[in-house]
Amino acid sequence: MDFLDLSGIWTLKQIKTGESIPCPIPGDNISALLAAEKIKDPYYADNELELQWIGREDWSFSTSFDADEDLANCPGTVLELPSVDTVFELRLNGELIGNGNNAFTKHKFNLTGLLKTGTNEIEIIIRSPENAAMELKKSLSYPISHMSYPVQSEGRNLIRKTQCHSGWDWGPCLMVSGMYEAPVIKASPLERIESLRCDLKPADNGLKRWEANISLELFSAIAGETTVNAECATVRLSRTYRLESGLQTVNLQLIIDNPDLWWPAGFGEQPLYCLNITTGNDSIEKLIGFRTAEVITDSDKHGIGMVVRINCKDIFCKGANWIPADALPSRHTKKRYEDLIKSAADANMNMLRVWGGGKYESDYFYELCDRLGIMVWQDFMFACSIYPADDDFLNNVKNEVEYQVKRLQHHPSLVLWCGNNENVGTLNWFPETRENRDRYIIDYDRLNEGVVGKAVKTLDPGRKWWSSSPSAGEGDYSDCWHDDSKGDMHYWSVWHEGKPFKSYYEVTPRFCSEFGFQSFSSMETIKTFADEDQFNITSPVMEHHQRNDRGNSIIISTISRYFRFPQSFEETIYLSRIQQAMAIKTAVEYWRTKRPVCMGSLYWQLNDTWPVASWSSLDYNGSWKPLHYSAKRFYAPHLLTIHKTQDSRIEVKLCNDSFEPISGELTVEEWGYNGSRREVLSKKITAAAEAVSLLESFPVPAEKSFTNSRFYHTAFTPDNNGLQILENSLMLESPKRCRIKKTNIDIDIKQKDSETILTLTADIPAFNTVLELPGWKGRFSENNFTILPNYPKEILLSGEDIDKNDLKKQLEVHSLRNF
Ligand code: BMA
Repeated sequence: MDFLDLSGIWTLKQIKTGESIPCPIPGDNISALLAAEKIKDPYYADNELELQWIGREDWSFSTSFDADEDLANCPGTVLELPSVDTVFELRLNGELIGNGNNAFTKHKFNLTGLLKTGTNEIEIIIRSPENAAMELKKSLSYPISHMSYPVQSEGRNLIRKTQCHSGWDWGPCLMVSGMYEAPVIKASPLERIESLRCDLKPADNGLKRWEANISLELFSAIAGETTVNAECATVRLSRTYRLESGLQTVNLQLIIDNPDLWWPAGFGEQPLYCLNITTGNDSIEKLIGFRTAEVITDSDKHGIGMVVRINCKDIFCKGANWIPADALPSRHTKKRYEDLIKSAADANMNMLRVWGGGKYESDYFYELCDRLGIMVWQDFMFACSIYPADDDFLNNVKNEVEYQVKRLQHHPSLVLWCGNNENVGTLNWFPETRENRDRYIIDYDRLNEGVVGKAVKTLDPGRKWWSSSPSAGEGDYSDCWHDDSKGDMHYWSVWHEGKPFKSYYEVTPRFCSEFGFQSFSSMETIKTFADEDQFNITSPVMEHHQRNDRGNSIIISTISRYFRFPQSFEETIYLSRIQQAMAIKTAVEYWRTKRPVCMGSLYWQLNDTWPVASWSSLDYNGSWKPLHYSAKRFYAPHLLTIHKTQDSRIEVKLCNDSFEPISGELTVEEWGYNGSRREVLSKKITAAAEAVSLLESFPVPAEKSFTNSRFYHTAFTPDNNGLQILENSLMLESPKRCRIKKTNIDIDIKQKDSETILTLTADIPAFNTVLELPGWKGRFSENNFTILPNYPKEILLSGEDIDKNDLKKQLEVHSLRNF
């Protein structure tokens, strides 16, 4: 088969002015305009506001290519455009030959008989997404509303484009246009492979013998014959088929004995096997993994549970919500995906939710999740909106979802398909939906169950279909923001409703798929978009980089609820970050102790698409916020918690997610903020596998003079010294009321070969100690930690090499009350 990859430098032209510049494809127009110095950096200050015109213009993307005589005369020639954003016309040598209006599908155009021998010119004219949406809006017979954000483009829900391009409560409004995957021409009169699905099913009870049921879609321009060879592990099969002209499906089955099983991160390895299919003319390879994946959502005495079961083992899901890697698609590089997903895995996450306001991610994203054992909760791309339910829209979505299910279903990491993000909520969010709820529910169902759910049930019946997030299940439109008894919950009462952190103790979600708390970016990131005269959180630039209307005031009022008021901008930034970690730690630690009633925690949100104040645990530049370092501890397979109950008892628990019991030495100490120490207990314990064990419980004195001058510290030293020592501490009052003192932290730096180790010692307890090394690309083995007198803390640096003197000069160390 002839194959022509059309990626390279294309010409980008603004239709209205005729001005043109070079544009790499795959790529987007805003990145090209920036590279050609036609616009200012969209992420700097409030430049974004000056760039809103870009989404109101039509853009032409063109290139030329040579076709030899064979290609020009080949009967089965097709142009494949895998990702055109969004409403476009396709011209070949000046002639209109097709169009499309969905950024989430692969468009195919038959070029047979249309190519010239010699040079051909191809042009893709992408309409202004905002104008295209507004035109559709005018033709609506009743309102189809969406959630509004501070900087936004109207009507985004009417076109099939990444919804957050139009602005979000953490995202800029940059209505990009472009093509984000390589356009290709394929030419062959005989078969080409259109899609490959592979359902893996155990053929026995012991997960030893597996059936691989393969469904291969072939397109042939003419009738003929082909031989299909399938190979996986050591198994091979070869069959000859008669082909009709047109699209057809052939089915094959391989039986594979004793493959190694794929496990989520933390539970075993992630062996991947290559499934290789060749036909007379074409070939395709997919990496597959042998595992069963069930999501059990049965009724029980608490309501409706939600348990992910892999290879017959119940897995507590730990992770975060994923939004696109960048607001500019040209920056979705392999390196960015690697950094972000590795950061998730390194923080002991085992699941990411690909949120419905972004995009179906690139193949590489899912491949990394397969390799690293990160399970994927995959939303379909609908979020926080009502959507149309007319035939055009439904047919458009049908193509999209069928394409995506076929593209992604072989990934072992993918465990659940979910209809949308928060669209059930929208049935109550707008006056018209409240007044005419029945109409909107019918529309919702036509799209969500009638098209999206149906595609999943037909094309990927072995995988869980979950109708929405949050949801109590199909046909249930109840409030899963406040009811913790059924399905997945989005618990936002602490952030959006201003409740205190202890409210996390008032709910036991069955699976919390969203909850979050904002913080500011690091000073290093802030300096990339704000000048020094803006270093104040109510300055115009800082407010521009905060997209949640009440965001800064929630951060500040929460600081004043728990901490003494900061004296400087830098201290405000620091407190916002440790308070974010404290919020999410409070929730996750408590919910993990509620296993098996609660079996999942995905906080909002892993990453940022630009530098902004947000709920993310990774800064825009990929560096770990204190929250991310805390996540590494609170998501670890073994977690030691210490908690004060409502009736003033201290409870020490060990959450053991692993498949093995664990034993070792538990200590609990009572400390004074002045550094005095008293051992409360020290004993041998064993904690059962896949369970939570209450290790100790004792009453705590209620007098203020005790609670504001004492805190508890607990540690668990496993007998198996290959496992890490677990530690946790508990203040008995809000930090602002505690008699925390200014500490002297000494730092000793040791460098040997390329290893750098910091040893930190403190004369009196130091809390929330945060290390920062601006400009350095690397990570600390721990951060946001407590240092106790006489217990030196060793921190290993991994990343770029750094000179000892530079390190001494640049290292910043802060802790609570040490600013
Ligand atoms: C949610 C998400 C997003 C939003 C976040 C923070 O529920 O689904 O729409 O960004 O809350 O408000």
